[in-house]
Amino acid sequence: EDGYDLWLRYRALPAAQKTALAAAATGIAAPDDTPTVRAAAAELKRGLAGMLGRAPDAIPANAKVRAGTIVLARATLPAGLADADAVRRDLASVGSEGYVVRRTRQDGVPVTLIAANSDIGLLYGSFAWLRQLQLGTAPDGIALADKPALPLRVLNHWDNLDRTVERGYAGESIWNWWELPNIIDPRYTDYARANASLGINGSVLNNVNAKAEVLSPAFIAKAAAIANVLRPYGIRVYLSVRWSTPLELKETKTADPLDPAVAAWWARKADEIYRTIPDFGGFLVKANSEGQPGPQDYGRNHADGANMLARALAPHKGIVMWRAFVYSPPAHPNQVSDRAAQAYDQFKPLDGKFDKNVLVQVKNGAIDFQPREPAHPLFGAMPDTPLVMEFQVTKEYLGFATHLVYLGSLFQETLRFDTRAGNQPMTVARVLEGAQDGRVGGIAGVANIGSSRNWTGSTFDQANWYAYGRLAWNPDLDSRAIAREWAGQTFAPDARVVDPVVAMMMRSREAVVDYMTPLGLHHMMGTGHHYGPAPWVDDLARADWNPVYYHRADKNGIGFDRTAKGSNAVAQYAPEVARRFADPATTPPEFLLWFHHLPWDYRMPDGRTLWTDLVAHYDHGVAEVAAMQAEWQRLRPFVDARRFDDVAQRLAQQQREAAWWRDACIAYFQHQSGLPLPAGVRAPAQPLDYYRKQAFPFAPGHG
Ligand code: BDP
Repeated sequence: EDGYDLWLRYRALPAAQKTALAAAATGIAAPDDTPTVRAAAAELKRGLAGMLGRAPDAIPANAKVRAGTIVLARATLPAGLADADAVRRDLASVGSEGYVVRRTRQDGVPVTLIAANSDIGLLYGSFAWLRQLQLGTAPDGIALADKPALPLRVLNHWDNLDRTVERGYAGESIWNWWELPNIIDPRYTDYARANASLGINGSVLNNVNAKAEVLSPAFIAKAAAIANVLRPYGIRVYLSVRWSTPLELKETKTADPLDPAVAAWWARKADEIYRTIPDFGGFLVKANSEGQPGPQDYGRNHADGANMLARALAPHKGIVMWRAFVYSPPAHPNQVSDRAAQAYDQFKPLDGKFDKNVLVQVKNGAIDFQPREPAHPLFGAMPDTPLVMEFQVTKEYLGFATHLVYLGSLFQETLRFDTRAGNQPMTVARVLEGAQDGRVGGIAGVANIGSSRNWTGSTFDQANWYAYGRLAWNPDLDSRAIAREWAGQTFAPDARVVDPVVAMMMRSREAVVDYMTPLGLHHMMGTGHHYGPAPWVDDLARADWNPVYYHRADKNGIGFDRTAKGSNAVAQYAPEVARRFADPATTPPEFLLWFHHLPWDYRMPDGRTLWTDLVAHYDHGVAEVAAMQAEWQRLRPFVDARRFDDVAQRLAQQQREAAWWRDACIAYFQHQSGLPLPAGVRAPAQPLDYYRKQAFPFAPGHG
């Protein structure tokens, strides 16, 4: 297998299951012939043909249903349905995108009903039913009623117009801009199917570091061609826009958001886009961030900028997703600044000042997609602004597509983080759902998808796309349960495969934290590429790009002091949360060095010194990768050779690189602390200088 089919493999079922399903899948009765209903019927046919070896027939409208028909019903239920009242009650609770699936009887014969209030609900319900079947559930045992918790569930592609992908590790962009709009790669349809199977309903096609040209008529036409393919699958297209576009295209004299000519330009541009893409979603904006232009260049703030764009889109019901990923160098060289505190400082005062169709998009943590970060304080601080959670599905800081790291655990940890609202618990997930003030936000995942045959560069990175989509649909789902679903569909619904695969996945995130950035350390990755250890780097143009800025290790101690004695970023959390993080004794060990600068002999809860504990974490991370590798070897009899070998090679490389991380970091911190290695600890394989000299502008040559 080459992995192209993702979790939609629809492999033949074992004989006994086949017999039961064959009786429950004799025909498909669909209400009418809209593109979305057609897509649902086509998926059912494809899935059943794969699992049964035979596709069900289409039952013509008005023909009598026969036993085993799959009945798709939108809003109006067919006459003669046995439990129509119960179904109606369920339908009333699943909203415009949800679905109801159940075994029932119509005209006295057993049928499978897939009912929804809209076409897209029928498609989602069809995928949900197929998922259960792939997992080996008997058709009689399937009863579902579900709806998404968030209205906005999008992927952010960091894809450039030249088809390179920023932080992409799975080949070129799937969007073939050169050939669009007249040549349509069938892969776009498969992309839409995979996303619809999870309920993802938006796709931002291009990089947040956007080019002005994406708003040229030629690129709008290309985006429209993609939108035409994605539309039947319920996926709207969005574009990332560059703040200074009208200025750069030489169509205005400034990009000041308060200049009427600028606002008029954007309004005309929005009209032009909507003429070609009537259901266009809106804009994603990275402004005044990492050198991108923005309203602050004209003395205006983020709300001025976002609102101007929002007013251009509002007549068309479009939205603006305005990113809060901002940090600037300190104004004076000796000013103490904390990059982690800056987004809050800039955005908190703007709470309530954004137009209704603006959402502020906040990264999961306050630094930058690290293996572990506490939830961003803005999630607890913007009750009057709808927020979008931004997760990074592509693993920029977690070993690219080489290392096996299941991100379901990371996503879940942030979504369940309790920001507190007054004296009430308030998880990040509830904030996104509008529990505070009814301001409903959304969720965005920086895609890990590319043109590589298996889409994501490695088999296990498909699980991160899958987990992101499932949690976008329902942020309360359990990451282990999601891993089980994924493993059952991706390999086989067989406990001998699923149990060990899930066990590997569930230990993988803690493993990477341990061998890269244990105990709350962060941003120690190599310059630019962010691959491999470089805790020693101290010479970059901006202080807050240097790893030494984040760990501050010297002979006296290690960690970033974010308490009142330091940057006081801790005060950005609600009082109960801030109190817990302000004291090392009540700070969870996994965030210790995120919030505190501590002496090397600080006593950890288990009685060990900080130094001994830190080293133990590095060793544990490496040992965990070894355990994952051993587990995978035992799976050889159950996994096809091609995918097995690929994963095995990646795990072997991860093992080498986990040791590299461990050795380089221990060598460096030992150098900083001047302490001997704890008793019984293996010395790094090479002297510190060896690791410091590993320079790889193009690709690592290590191991
Ligand atoms: C950083 C990436 C950079 C992105 C930036 C962003 O290194 O490539 O442009 O985030 O999110 O993590 O804008």
